[in-house]
Amino acid sequence: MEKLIITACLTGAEVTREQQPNLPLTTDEIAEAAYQCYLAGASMVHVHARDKDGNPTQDYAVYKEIKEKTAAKCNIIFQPSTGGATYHTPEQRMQPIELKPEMATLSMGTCNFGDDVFMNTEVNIQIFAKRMYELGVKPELECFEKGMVDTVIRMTKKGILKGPHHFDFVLGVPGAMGGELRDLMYMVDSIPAGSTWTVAGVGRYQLPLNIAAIMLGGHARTGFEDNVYYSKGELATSNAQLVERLARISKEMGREVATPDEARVILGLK
Ligand code: KMH
Ligand code: ZN
Repeated sequence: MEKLIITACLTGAEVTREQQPNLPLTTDEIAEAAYQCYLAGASMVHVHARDKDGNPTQDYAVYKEIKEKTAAKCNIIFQPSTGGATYHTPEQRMQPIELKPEMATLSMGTCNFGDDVFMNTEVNIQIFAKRMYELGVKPELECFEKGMVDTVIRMTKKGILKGPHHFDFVLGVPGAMGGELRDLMYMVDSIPAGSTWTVAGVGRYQLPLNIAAIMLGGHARTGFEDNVYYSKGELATSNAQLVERLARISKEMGREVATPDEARVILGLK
């Protein structure tokens, strides 16, 4: 089986310091968290930026700072969010693509997101994808439910998206698809042959879905964006603690963890 790619999602747009006191917010904190996750076994980092007040921002300059500070510490794959927060405009959300990262997220449809709506019209998906391909950025296709996988297939037939694809199944978001094993299996069974995939389970779904991915030959995302706990009622001390556990479990199960350069090969980035 291919080595496991662990993606660390460090900050997100929704989590607060009140919920997780160790949430990295500043550019220095995010870069250091990325480095600690790299040391713990992560080969990719999924980044959301925050402004000086700790609020979500899609500002180009802030992402640039994080990218440069992270690159100065290690060669982890830098994957900025183009999802941002639900209230960001498409124009705001697109800014980090201009940094020409190796990858960036691309959300494949609209869904309820807690009390909000996460809006991704097909017109906007097309605009985001076009710019990513122009700049040589590989999209990680964020699918919050099965209809979004179907959208990927449809947009690929139209030539808007170009395979081989890398999917991220984001499961357990209130308002979208659940995070039971059957939900993951349905998603895995639905993607085109030759695709790679990772799974992000929200809250209590994070660890079981990560372990399922280890068994199924997929890849796994962990970190505070999706879950702030180490176990029920016990907050994690850092993103790296979550990565470390996942790397340990994977090795115990006989599956080695990919370095960033090995992950680049698996994902077709080089
Ligand atoms: N914060 C969510 C509304 C992404 O990073 O691409 C969207 C999100 C997806 O987190
Ligand atoms: Zn995100």
